[in-house]
Amino acid sequence: MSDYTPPKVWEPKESGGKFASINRPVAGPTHDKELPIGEHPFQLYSLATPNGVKVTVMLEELLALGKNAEYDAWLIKIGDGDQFGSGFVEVNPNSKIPALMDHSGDRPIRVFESGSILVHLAEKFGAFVPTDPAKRVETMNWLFWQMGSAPYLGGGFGHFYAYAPEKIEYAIDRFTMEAKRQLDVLDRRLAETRYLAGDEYTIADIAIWSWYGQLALGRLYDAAEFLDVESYENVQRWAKEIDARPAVQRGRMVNRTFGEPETQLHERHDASDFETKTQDKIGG
Ligand SMILES: N[C@@H](CCC(=O)N[C@@H](CS)C(=O)NCC(=O)O)C(=O)O
Repeated sequence: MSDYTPPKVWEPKESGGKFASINRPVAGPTHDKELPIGEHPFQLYSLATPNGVKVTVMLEELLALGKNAEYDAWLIKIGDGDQFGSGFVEVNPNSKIPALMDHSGDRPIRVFESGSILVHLAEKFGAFVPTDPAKRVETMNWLFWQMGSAPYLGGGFGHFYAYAPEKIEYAIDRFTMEAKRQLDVLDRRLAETRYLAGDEYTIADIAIWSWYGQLALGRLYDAAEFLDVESYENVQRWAKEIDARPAVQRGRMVNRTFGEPETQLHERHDASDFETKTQDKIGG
């Protein structure tokens, strides 16, 4: 049991933990830094966390369909505080990756929040969102489910299980309960349908796979055994099917700074970069 009694007014202090150095109680930029702009219509500023992967998978899926979704993906090192540079804050006042500038129209449009980015791209290209009104709503139901649920998985379960400076049983129990409940929500849905919104692969699958699919495949928090992810059989079937898509495999590599060097493409400016610019090829 903790002997901590909250003071009358909270004051910031060193809290320890993996992300302590980037946590701040205020918003806004900490330094001046313009963002680079490449030659393609879409400029993505991101990192290959689950929220970042959603967008690079979507862009690669659009390109695989033959859409003009060419993009430059610039690396934002959140551990170094790049998200607090003035240029980044102009694109996303919330200082979190992913952030996108759409230069494809007559004036640039900023897009932040990964769910908003997925909807923007899906509507722009008329892809990965059904036109049938009921199926479209079901896609949005699951997309917004992900946006509301994943903070309990990442900020709750992942934080206290993997990153907090001490293992707090109460917090781990509370968020493990919720993470498993969420996996069960998905498992029951995927017992009824091939994909989350029905028989069509949509932005809901892209968003949910990036978190819960990767969790089920044992890629998040080293928690596969602890959460008994193998027992969610329908989630497993769906996660593996999506994982096998070539666009998903490419999307996972973009802005990735961890894992095997051949899976890391720190920045993506051309389709050929997957063959020539991975870390095993360029080193560093
Ligand atoms: N709701 C946001 C969440 C984005 C988010 O939490 N991004 C994290 C990485 S996954 C981040 O940039 N963290 C940096 C920080 O908190 O300073 C979205 O879906 O875009």
